Amino acid sequence: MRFDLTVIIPTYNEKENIERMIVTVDTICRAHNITEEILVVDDNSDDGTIQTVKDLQSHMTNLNLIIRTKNPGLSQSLYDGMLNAGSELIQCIDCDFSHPPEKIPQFYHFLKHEGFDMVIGSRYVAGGAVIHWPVSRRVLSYGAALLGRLLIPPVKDSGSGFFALNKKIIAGTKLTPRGFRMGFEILGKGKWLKVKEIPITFIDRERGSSKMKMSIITDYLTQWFHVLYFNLIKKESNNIFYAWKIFLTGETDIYPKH
Ligand SMILES: Nc1nc2c(ncn2[C@@H]2O[C@H](COP(=O)(O)OP(=O)(O)O)[C@@H](O)[C@H]2O)c(=O)[nH]1
Ligand SMILES: [Mg+2]
Repeated sequence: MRFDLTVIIPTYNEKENIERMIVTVDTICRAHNITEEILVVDDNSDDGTIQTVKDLQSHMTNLNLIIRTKNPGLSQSLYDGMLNAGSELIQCIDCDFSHPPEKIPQFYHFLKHEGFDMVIGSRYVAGGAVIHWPVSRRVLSYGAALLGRLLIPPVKDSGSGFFALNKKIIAGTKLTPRGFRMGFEILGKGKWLKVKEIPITFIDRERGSSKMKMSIITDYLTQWFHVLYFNLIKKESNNIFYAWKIFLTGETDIYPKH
């Protein structure tokens, strides 16, 4: 079967959300004539998430499941999903309804019809918001976003987990996913030219619990320095230079200058 889009849903113990998320994504895509593959990438959950997906697979031919048993982690799971995606265009979305699935057709439109390489659901552009997060999470998230802007200044929310990409931008690139900010890894090392941010309202989950650990801070700092090293020392990419150039020319969306 040929798919227009692969929607990757990373899961770890999401029994309370997974069925509703799969059905919601499928309904939205159908309503917009997008033939989608739903790819659940699970880190060997022990709460019944896997069985729920297997049960749904009996009547959904577009639902695939990867069960991981090594190197657990959100970014690592997203990367596995990308490498195994059945289509060129890929959407990542959390399972807990923090990311509004009804925006998926907008992401798809910008990838498919406007030639963007990456589309990011942004909490930190005009119209974006974060709801129900405690102050500590807000500070951590916004601080991380500011740090990200030092390297990729035109992108306001490089760590958003709600993003879509054309797979060609990671082909042949050595990514070393860690932590929770896979989008930043791709912005720092992938072969993109055009990136767009669209505003989203991020709402903290109502069901199940967050899997965030404080180790994501050290993971992010390691990743940040790795992106810097990759660009400035190893010179395997010149994304930092490119992003700064665009930033200084005053563009809000990133367009190639040639
Ligand atoms: N496969 C996988 N998914 C994960 C892992 N950690 C979190 N997730 C999923 O990633 C998404 C975001 O995680 P969440 O715990 O809600 O983080 P928060 O929104 O930052 O508090 C959810 O769909 C989680 O189930 C992990 O280690 N492996
Ligand atoms: Mg969450």
